[in-house]
Amino acid sequence: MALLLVSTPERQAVWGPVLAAAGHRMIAGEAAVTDPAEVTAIACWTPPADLGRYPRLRAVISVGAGVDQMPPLPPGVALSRTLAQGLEAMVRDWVVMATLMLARDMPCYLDQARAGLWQPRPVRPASAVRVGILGLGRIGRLAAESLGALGFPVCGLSQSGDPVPGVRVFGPDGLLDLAAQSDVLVCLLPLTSRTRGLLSTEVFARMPAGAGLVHAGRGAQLDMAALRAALDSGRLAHAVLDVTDPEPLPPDHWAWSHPRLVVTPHVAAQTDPAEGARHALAVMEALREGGPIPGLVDPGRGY
Ligand code: NDP
Ligand code: OXD
Repeated sequence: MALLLVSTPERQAVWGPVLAAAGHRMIAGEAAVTDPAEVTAIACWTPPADLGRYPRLRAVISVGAGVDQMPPLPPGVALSRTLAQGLEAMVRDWVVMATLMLARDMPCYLDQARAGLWQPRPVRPASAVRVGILGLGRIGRLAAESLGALGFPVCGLSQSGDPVPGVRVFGPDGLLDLAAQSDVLVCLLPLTSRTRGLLSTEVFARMPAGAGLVHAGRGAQLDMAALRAALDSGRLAHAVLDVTDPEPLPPDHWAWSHPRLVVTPHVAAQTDPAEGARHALAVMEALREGGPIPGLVDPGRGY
């Protein structure tokens, strides 16, 4: 049994000893594979094109939390996404930062600062800024907890509509109702066929005038032209994006210079190599012992 890691030399250097200490062999890169039948799992962002080369492959591990970049896998090969508390906390922190920026009109003050303009606006307490979180999974729940602790009233949307402490939860049919009650709408959804293009003109039209958007899900969930129109018309006051369509955003893209938009280059989180290695080790242990695979993705749901 061996894990093939198709990733950076930095990751390879950290993962090898972690796996070896638990008795698992790690192969660093496809060029180092001598016997493809040894490979039980492949960890990667996207897998090698010819997975048929590995007759005993049982799992592919995404080195990130998302799996939308993965192609369909052969029958019998499980897909696992990296579960990493440090990574999830990083995204939570970015969402709290971005929500506070919008609640305290930071894009507007950054724009005024460029013009040397000292022009105070009314300060809203957190209790007056309703936050709607799209996606109440591992990261959405963390964000809801922290924003709630800061005093923001929090609503959220999930596929199941299952209850979450301190959050008014909507099921997937409640998107427009949630949007109508969100002074800041936060997207933390996985990209699936159901969430592609979900941040649309229709959603922005339902949001309170002057509301804001915080987006850390995936770029293809956002209709960027609809966002531009909503910002230009004043329907939305401002937005902070960590993910865009396309990525990377070209240097001359309108979003870089829009006065009420702040863009960060998909850095809400980065997987710490040691944390990623611990997840891969947990998958290898599950394969060896026949236990449940951590971070198992449901191919039907796509997340
Ligand atoms: P989870 O799988 O734990 O949670 C996903 C949530 O989305 C669940 O609450 C799920 O509902 C809900 N959901 C899925 N589809 C729908 C739908 N059609 N309508 C309503 N709700 C839906 O994911 P994580 O919290 O770990 O991560 C979420 C995403 O964040 C990742 O997929 C990735 O795209 C993004 N991400 C971005 C990063 C960045 O750096 N910008 C870093 C890491 C992740 P239910 O609870 O009912 O299943
Ligand atoms: C991830 C990401 O999915 O960084 O981990 O976006």
